[in-house]
Amino acid sequence: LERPEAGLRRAKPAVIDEVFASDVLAGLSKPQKELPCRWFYDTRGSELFEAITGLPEYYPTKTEAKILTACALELSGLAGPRVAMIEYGAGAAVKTRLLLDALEAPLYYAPVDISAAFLRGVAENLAREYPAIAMRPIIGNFLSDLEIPTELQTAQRRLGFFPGSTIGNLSDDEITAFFRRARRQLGEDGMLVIGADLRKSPDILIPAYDDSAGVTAAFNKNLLARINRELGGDFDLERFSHKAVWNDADSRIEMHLVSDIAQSITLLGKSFDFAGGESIHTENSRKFSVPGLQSLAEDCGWRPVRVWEDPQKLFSVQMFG
Ligand code: AVI
Repeated sequence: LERPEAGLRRAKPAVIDEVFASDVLAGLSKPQKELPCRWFYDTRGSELFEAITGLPEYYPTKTEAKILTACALELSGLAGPRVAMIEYGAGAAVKTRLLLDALEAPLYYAPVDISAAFLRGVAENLAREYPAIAMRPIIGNFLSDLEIPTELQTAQRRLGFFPGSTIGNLSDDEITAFFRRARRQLGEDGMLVIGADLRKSPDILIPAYDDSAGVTAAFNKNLLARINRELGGDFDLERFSHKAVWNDADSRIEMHLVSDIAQSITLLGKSFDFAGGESIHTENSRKFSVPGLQSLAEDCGWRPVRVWEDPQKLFSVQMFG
Protein backbone atom coordinates (compact mmCIF):
# COMPACT_ATOMS: atom_id res chain seq x y z
CA LEU A 1 0.00 0.00 0.00
CA GLU A 2 1.20 3.51 -0.78
CA ARG A 3 1.81 5.70 2.22
CA PRO A 4 -0.66 8.61 2.19
CA GLU A 5 2.13 11.21 2.33
CA ALA A 6 3.73 9.76 -0.81
CA GLY A 7 1.16 11.63 -2.87
CA LEU A 8 2.26 14.88 -1.26
CA ARG A 9 5.86 14.47 -2.29
CA ARG A 10 6.58 17.00 -4.98
CA ALA A 11 7.85 15.75 -8.30
CA LYS A 12 10.70 17.79 -9.77
CA PRO A 13 9.18 19.74 -12.67
CA ALA A 14 10.23 18.61 -16.13
CA VAL A 15 11.28 22.04 -17.41
CA ILE A 16 13.15 24.43 -15.16
CA ASP A 17 13.89 28.08 -15.81
CA GLU A 18 17.62 28.08 -15.09
CA VAL A 19 17.74 31.81 -14.38
CA PHE A 20 14.90 31.53 -11.86
CA ALA A 21 16.61 28.51 -10.26
CA SER A 22 19.98 30.23 -9.92
CA ASP A 23 18.41 33.46 -8.58
CA VAL A 24 16.51 31.46 -5.94
CA LEU A 25 19.50 29.31 -4.93
CA ALA A 26 21.79 32.36 -4.71
CA GLY A 27 19.22 34.49 -2.86
CA LEU A 28 18.46 31.84 -0.23
CA SER A 29 22.20 31.30 0.35
CA LYS A 30 22.82 34.91 1.46
CA PRO A 31 23.11 35.82 5.16
CA GLN A 32 19.99 38.01 4.71
CA LYS A 33 17.96 35.71 2.49
CA GLU A 34 16.40 37.49 -0.48
CA LEU A 35 14.47 36.80 -3.68
CA PRO A 36 14.32 39.25 -6.62
CA CYS A 37 10.87 40.84 -6.88
CA ARG A 38 10.71 40.41 -10.66
CA TRP A 39 9.81 36.74 -10.05
CA PHE A 40 6.49 37.79 -8.45
CA TYR A 41 4.85 38.07 -11.84
CA ASP A 42 3.80 34.61 -13.00
CA THR A 43 0.17 34.29 -14.11
CA ARG A 44 -1.14 34.08 -10.53
CA GLY A 45 1.18 36.84 -9.33
CA SER A 46 0.06 39.15 -12.14
CA GLU A 47 -3.59 38.49 -11.23
CA LEU A 48 -2.86 39.25 -7.58
CA PHE A 49 -1.01 42.46 -8.51
CA GLU A 50 -4.00 43.49 -10.61
CA ALA A 51 -6.20 42.91 -7.54
CA ILE A 52 -3.81 44.99 -5.39
CA THR A 53 -4.21 47.98 -7.73
CA GLY A 54 -7.94 48.03 -6.93
CA LEU A 55 -7.56 47.82 -3.12
CA PRO A 56 -8.79 50.80 -1.08
CA GLU A 57 -5.43 51.01 0.76
CA TYR A 58 -3.27 50.87 -2.40
CA TYR A 59 -3.30 54.52 -3.49
CA PRO A 60 -0.55 54.56 -6.21
CA THR A 61 -2.47 53.25 -9.25
CA LYS A 62 -5.60 55.36 -8.75
CA THR A 63 -3.64 58.47 -7.84
CA GLU A 64 -1.36 58.19 -10.85
CA ALA A 65 -4.37 57.72 -13.15
CA LYS A 66 -5.97 60.88 -11.72
CA ILE A 67 -2.77 62.88 -12.20
CA LEU A 68 -2.37 61.62 -15.78
CA THR A 69 -5.99 62.49 -16.57
CA ALA A 70 -5.45 66.01 -15.29
CA CYS A 71 -2.05 66.62 -16.93
CA ALA A 72 -2.46 64.72 -20.22
CA LEU A 73 -3.12 67.75 -22.42
CA GLU A 74 -0.30 69.80 -20.96
CA LEU A 75 2.01 66.81 -21.29
CA SER A 76 0.94 66.38 -24.90
CA GLY A 77 1.69 70.04 -25.60
CA LEU A 78 5.19 69.65 -24.17
CA ALA A 79 5.83 66.44 -26.16
CA GLY A 80 4.61 67.93 -29.45
CA PRO A 81 2.93 66.20 -32.40
CA ARG A 82 3.77 62.96 -34.22
CA VAL A 83 5.74 61.27 -31.44
CA ALA A 84 6.80 57.64 -31.10
CA MET A 85 5.79 56.52 -27.61
CA ILE A 86 7.94 53.82 -26.05
CA GLU A 87 6.45 52.27 -22.91
CA TYR A 88 8.91 50.54 -20.58
CA GLY A 89 7.42 47.48 -18.88
CA ALA A 90 4.27 47.74 -20.95
CA GLY A 91 0.86 46.66 -19.84
CA ALA A 92 -0.44 49.67 -17.97
CA ALA A 93 -3.39 49.66 -20.37
CA VAL A 94 -5.50 52.38 -18.71
CA LYS A 95 -2.57 54.78 -18.42
CA THR A 96 -1.38 54.02 -21.95
CA ARG A 97 -4.79 54.97 -23.33
CA LEU A 98 -4.82 58.20 -21.32
CA LEU A 99 -1.62 59.29 -23.06
CA LEU A 100 -2.43 57.96 -26.52
CA ASP A 101 -5.78 59.78 -26.38
CA ALA A 102 -4.14 63.07 -25.42
CA LEU A 103 -1.10 63.04 -27.73
CA GLU A 104 -1.36 64.89 -31.02
CA ALA A 105 -1.36 62.41 -33.92
CA PRO A 106 1.17 59.97 -32.42
CA LEU A 107 2.87 57.86 -35.10
CA TYR A 108 4.09 54.81 -33.18
CA TYR A 109 3.39 52.96 -29.96
CA ALA A 110 6.23 50.63 -28.91
CA PRO A 111 5.53 48.62 -25.75
CA VAL A 112 8.59 46.89 -24.27
CA ASP A 113 8.13 43.60 -22.42
CA ILE A 114 9.89 40.27 -22.00
CA SER A 115 6.77 38.27 -22.84
CA ALA A 116 6.12 37.98 -26.58
CA ALA A 117 2.63 36.55 -26.00
CA PHE A 118 1.70 39.39 -23.65
CA LEU A 119 2.98 41.99 -26.12
CA ARG A 120 1.00 40.43 -28.94
CA GLY A 121 -2.18 40.78 -26.88
CA VAL A 122 -1.44 44.42 -25.94
CA ALA A 123 -0.59 45.39 -29.53
CA GLU A 124 -3.62 43.60 -31.02
CA ASN A 125 -6.04 45.29 -28.61
CA LEU A 126 -4.60 48.73 -29.09
CA ALA A 127 -4.32 48.35 -32.88
CA ARG A 128 -8.10 47.89 -33.04
CA GLU A 129 -8.71 51.02 -30.94
CA TYR A 130 -6.00 53.19 -32.52
CA PRO A 131 -5.84 52.25 -36.20
CA ALA A 132 -3.84 55.38 -37.05
CA ILE A 133 -0.97 54.47 -34.69
CA ALA A 134 1.58 51.90 -35.88
CA MET A 135 2.18 49.25 -33.20
CA ARG A 136 5.83 48.23 -32.83
CA PRO A 137 6.13 45.86 -29.84
CA ILE A 138 9.71 45.35 -28.64
CA ILE A 139 10.49 42.03 -27.00
CA GLY A 140 13.16 42.45 -24.34
CA ASN A 141 14.12 43.47 -20.84
CA PHE A 142 14.13 47.23 -20.47
CA LEU A 143 17.00 46.87 -18.01
CA SER A 144 19.27 45.57 -20.73
CA ASP A 145 20.15 47.10 -24.06
CA LEU A 146 17.22 47.10 -26.45
CA GLU A 147 17.10 47.50 -30.16
CA ILE A 148 14.77 50.41 -30.82
CA PRO A 149 13.57 50.02 -34.45
CA THR A 150 15.22 52.72 -36.56
CA GLU A 151 11.90 53.44 -38.21
CA LEU A 152 10.80 55.07 -34.93
CA GLN A 153 13.34 57.77 -35.64
CA THR A 154 11.08 59.09 -38.38
CA ALA A 155 8.77 60.39 -35.64
CA GLN A 156 9.19 63.99 -34.59
CA ARG A 157 10.33 62.86 -31.16
CA ARG A 158 10.62 59.71 -29.05
CA LEU A 159 8.67 59.85 -25.80
CA GLY A 160 9.50 57.26 -23.12
CA PHE A 161 6.80 56.31 -20.63
CA PHE A 162 7.63 54.44 -17.41
CA PRO A 163 4.53 54.54 -15.21
CA GLY A 164 3.40 52.82 -12.01
CA SER A 165 6.46 53.64 -9.87
CA THR A 166 8.07 50.47 -11.15
CA ILE A 167 11.22 52.62 -10.96
CA GLY A 168 10.84 52.29 -7.17
CA ASN A 169 11.39 48.53 -7.38
CA LEU A 170 14.84 49.04 -8.96
CA SER A 171 18.16 49.36 -7.15
CA ASP A 172 20.14 52.62 -7.42
CA ASP A 173 22.44 51.04 -9.99
CA GLU A 174 19.49 49.81 -12.04
CA ILE A 175 17.86 53.27 -11.92
CA THR A 176 21.05 54.90 -13.15
CA ALA A 177 21.47 52.28 -15.89
CA PHE A 178 17.84 52.77 -16.91
CA PHE A 179 18.18 56.56 -17.20
CA ARG A 180 21.41 56.27 -19.20
CA ARG A 181 19.99 53.69 -21.62
CA ALA A 182 16.76 55.65 -22.02
CA ARG A 183 18.83 58.72 -22.96
CA ARG A 184 20.53 56.71 -25.71
CA GLN A 185 17.31 55.04 -26.89
CA LEU A 186 15.16 58.18 -26.91
CA GLY A 187 17.86 60.45 -28.31
CA GLU A 188 19.05 63.91 -27.30
CA ASP A 189 15.69 65.52 -28.08
CA GLY A 190 13.73 62.61 -26.55
CA MET A 191 11.50 63.01 -23.50
CA LEU A 192 10.76 60.70 -20.61
CA VAL A 193 7.64 60.56 -18.41
CA ILE A 194 7.96 58.64 -15.15
CA GLY A 195 5.37 57.78 -12.52
CA ALA A 196 7.14 57.92 -9.14
CA ASP A 197 5.64 57.30 -5.72
CA LEU A 198 6.50 59.90 -3.06
CA ARG A 199 7.69 59.75 0.55
CA LYS A 200 4.84 59.94 3.05
CA SER A 201 3.73 58.81 6.50
CA PRO A 202 4.13 55.09 7.29
CA ASP A 203 0.49 55.33 8.44
CA ILE A 204 -0.45 55.45 4.75
CA LEU A 205 2.41 53.31 3.43
CA ILE A 206 2.11 50.27 5.70
CA PRO A 207 -1.60 49.55 5.00
CA ALA A 208 -0.90 50.01 1.27
CA TYR A 209 1.58 47.09 1.50
CA ASP A 210 -0.24 45.09 4.18
CA ASP A 211 -3.92 45.41 3.26
CA SER A 212 -6.78 44.23 5.41
CA ALA A 213 -8.04 41.74 2.80
CA GLY A 214 -4.65 39.98 2.73
CA VAL A 215 -4.16 40.35 -1.03
CA THR A 216 -0.61 41.70 -0.70
CA ALA A 217 0.20 38.85 1.69
CA ALA A 218 -1.06 36.37 -0.92
CA PHE A 219 0.97 38.19 -3.63
CA ASN A 220 4.13 37.92 -1.52
CA LYS A 221 3.54 34.28 -0.57
CA ASN A 222 2.81 33.34 -4.18
CA LEU A 223 6.56 33.60 -4.72
CA LEU A 224 7.03 30.61 -2.42
CA ALA A 225 4.17 28.80 -4.16
CA ARG A 226 5.88 29.51 -7.49
CA ILE A 227 9.17 28.07 -6.17
CA ASN A 228 7.26 24.97 -5.05
CA ARG A 229 5.53 24.64 -8.43
CA GLU A 230 8.41 25.41 -10.73
CA LEU A 231 11.48 24.30 -8.78
CA GLY A 232 9.99 21.45 -6.74
CA GLY A 233 10.44 23.28 -3.42
CA ASP A 234 8.67 22.25 -0.23
CA PHE A 235 7.90 25.61 1.40
CA ASP A 236 4.94 25.30 3.77
CA LEU A 237 3.04 28.53 3.08
CA GLU A 238 1.25 28.24 6.41
CA ARG A 239 4.57 28.64 8.19
CA PHE A 240 5.62 31.94 6.62
CA SER A 241 4.06 35.34 7.29
CA HIS A 242 3.94 38.44 5.14
CA LYS A 243 5.54 41.54 6.61
CA ALA A 244 5.79 45.11 5.29
CA VAL A 245 8.25 47.48 7.00
CA TRP A 246 9.16 51.11 6.39
CA ASN A 247 12.94 51.65 6.11
CA ASP A 248 13.26 55.39 6.62
CA ALA A 249 17.03 55.61 6.05
CA ASP A 250 16.68 54.07 2.57
CA SER A 251 13.25 55.65 1.98
CA ARG A 252 11.58 52.40 1.03
CA ILE A 253 8.91 49.92 1.96
CA GLU A 254 10.41 46.47 2.29
CA MET A 255 8.41 43.29 1.94
CA HIS A 256 9.59 40.20 3.75
CA LEU A 257 8.40 36.64 4.27
CA VAL A 258 9.07 35.69 7.88
CA SER A 259 9.55 32.10 8.99
CA ASP A 260 7.13 31.54 11.89
CA ILE A 261 9.26 28.73 13.33
CA ALA A 262 12.71 27.15 13.00
CA GLN A 263 12.47 24.98 9.90
CA SER A 264 14.35 23.65 6.89
CA ILE A 265 13.16 23.64 3.33
CA THR A 266 14.57 21.79 0.36
CA LEU A 267 14.60 22.53 -3.32
CA LEU A 268 16.67 21.28 -6.24
CA GLY A 269 18.51 18.93 -3.90
CA LYS A 270 19.64 21.70 -1.54
CA SER A 271 18.45 22.40 1.98
CA PHE A 272 18.02 25.83 3.55
CA ASP A 273 17.64 26.43 7.29
CA PHE A 274 15.49 29.13 8.82
CA ALA A 275 15.60 30.32 12.42
CA GLY A 276 12.22 31.26 13.91
CA GLY A 277 11.62 34.91 12.91
CA GLU A 278 14.21 34.87 10.12
CA SER A 279 13.04 36.56 6.94
CA ILE A 280 13.42 36.44 3.18
CA HIS A 281 13.56 39.99 1.79
CA THR A 282 11.36 39.92 -1.31
CA GLU A 283 10.86 43.53 -2.46
CA ASN A 284 11.93 47.13 -2.08
CA SER A 285 9.46 49.80 -3.08
CA ARG A 286 11.29 53.07 -2.95
CA LYS A 287 9.48 56.32 -2.20
CA PHE A 288 11.10 59.38 -3.79
CA SER A 289 11.31 63.06 -3.09
CA VAL A 290 10.89 65.14 -6.25
CA PRO A 291 14.43 66.61 -5.99
CA GLY A 292 15.79 63.12 -5.20
CA LEU A 293 14.55 61.59 -8.46
CA GLN A 294 15.49 64.72 -10.40
CA SER A 295 19.06 64.56 -9.21
CA LEU A 296 19.34 60.85 -10.14
CA ALA A 297 18.03 61.75 -13.61
CA GLU A 298 20.28 64.79 -13.96
CA ASP A 299 23.35 62.65 -13.16
CA CYS A 300 22.41 60.58 -16.22
CA GLY A 301 21.94 63.42 -18.69
CA TRP A 302 18.25 64.26 -18.21
CA ARG A 303 16.83 67.71 -17.50
CA PRO A 304 13.66 68.06 -15.40
CA VAL A 305 10.90 69.63 -17.50
CA ARG A 306 7.73 69.45 -15.41
CA VAL A 307 6.33 67.70 -12.31
CA TRP A 308 2.66 66.97 -11.71
CA GLU A 309 1.36 65.81 -8.32
CA ASP A 310 -2.02 65.13 -6.74
CA PRO A 311 -3.23 67.68 -4.17
CA GLN A 312 -2.15 65.43 -1.25
CA LYS A 313 1.28 64.92 -2.84
CA LEU A 314 0.99 61.15 -2.62
CA PHE A 315 2.37 60.48 -6.12
CA SER A 316 4.18 62.30 -8.92
CA VAL A 317 4.34 62.19 -12.70
CA GLN A 318 7.66 63.68 -13.74
CA MET A 319 8.70 64.73 -17.22
CA PHE A 320 12.33 64.95 -18.29
CA GLY A 321 13.87 66.16 -21.53
C1 AVI B 1 4.88 47.12 -9.30
N1 AVI B 1 5.28 47.91 -8.14
C2 AVI B 1 5.39 49.31 -8.46
C3 AVI B 1 4.46 47.65 -6.93
C4 AVI B 1 4.92 48.56 -5.77
O1 AVI B 1 4.05 49.23 -5.21
O2 AVI B 1 6.11 48.60 -5.48
C5 AVI B 1 4.51 46.20 -6.51
C6 AVI B 1 3.77 45.93 -5.24
N2 AVI B 1 4.25 45.31 -4.20
C7 AVI B 1 3.34 45.23 -3.25
N3 AVI B 1 2.27 45.84 -3.65
C8 AVI B 1 2.51 46.27 -4.91
